[in-house]
Order: sequence, then structure tokens, then C-alpha cells
Amino acid sequence: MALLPILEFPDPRLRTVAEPVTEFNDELRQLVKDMFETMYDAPGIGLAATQINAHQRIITIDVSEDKDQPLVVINPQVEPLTDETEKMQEGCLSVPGFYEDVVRPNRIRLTAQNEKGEEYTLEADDLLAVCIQHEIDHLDGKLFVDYLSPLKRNRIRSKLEKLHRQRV
Ligand code: QAP
Ligand code: CO
Repeated sequence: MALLPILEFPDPRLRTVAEPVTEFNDELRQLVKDMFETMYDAPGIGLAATQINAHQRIITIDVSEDKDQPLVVINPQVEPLTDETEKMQEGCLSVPGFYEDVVRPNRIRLTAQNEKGEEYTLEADDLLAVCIQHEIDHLDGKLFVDYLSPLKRNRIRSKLEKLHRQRV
């Protein structure tokens, strides 16, 4: 078991587009375990492999109250089920301390694989739907701050850069 360091905005490695997973082996399953440990420790409700500098299409999610409903999302494909959107305040382990409203489709269908390579489909709404879309964005090198105005995004960037300088 291991806690993995999380990349923080504006680290350019967060812009990497992740590769599909092709081998469902013990190494993959260990990575998934470490991602859950890192996510629960943070604590967070979602983590994409991009955020721990592993550029494969792997996501861990648990939006449950009791943190007992882990969802492994590998090679995800998502389709919106309605034109309706939802405005929700989002945060991100890679943008610590900042929360802003983002608008996204509020019902989706997810098709993905689990850590054994088994394919599944589920329909999601509300927080789970938002979280899945937020995490898939990471695999495509996107962050929730990309949906904000340049002014807000630059303010967040400056504040985090200052914090990172103080940390060194
Ligand atoms: C993505 O985010 C998400 O700023 C998951 O200081 C968030 O787990 C989807 C976190 C909200 C939908 C709605 C953020 C932890 C965790 C922070 C997270 C922080 C500590 C974020
Ligand atoms: Co995030």
C-alpha cells in the first residue's frame, strides 16, 4: 500500500492525455489500490491516474457518505442522457482550496471496465455524474478551472504558484 503524491495545477503534466489500459494484471490492480488509498486519505471523492502522474485511463471514485462504495473506472466512455445541465460547485485534489461552479450534463451513461477487465454500464445523475465527467476530463488533460473565466483561472494559478514557491 502506498500514498502517491498528487500533481497540482498549473503542473504541465496535468495536461497529458492518458493512454487506454490494455493489460489487466497485478500491477494495474496494485495501482488501483494505491489510488483508492491516496483518494480516501486526502480525503477526496474522485481521483484520476493523471493526477498521480500515471498516464493511463484509470479513475477511482467513491461518492458514498460512508466511503464504502468504491467504483473502478477504466477506459471510460460517457454519453449524456439529457440536454439538462446541472450547476455544481466543484473542487479538485489538484487545485486544493478552491471551489467554483461548473455546468455539465446532469444524467449520463458510463461504459467502462473494472480492474479485472470486465465491462459494465451504469447510468448516473447528480454528484456521481458530475464526478465521472470531472475525472474523465483529467484523462484528457482538462481541469475544472478550464471552465472558469480567464480572470478566475489566473487568480487561482497565481495563488497556487505562490504556495508552491513557499513550499520549496
Ligand atoms: C471531483 O474532487 C469533484 O480543494 C473530486 O483542499 C469534486 O475529491 C467532483 C479536495 C466536487 C464533483 C464535485 C479538494 C480535497 C477533494 C480540495 C475531490 C481540498 C481537499 C476534491
Ligand atoms: Co480533479
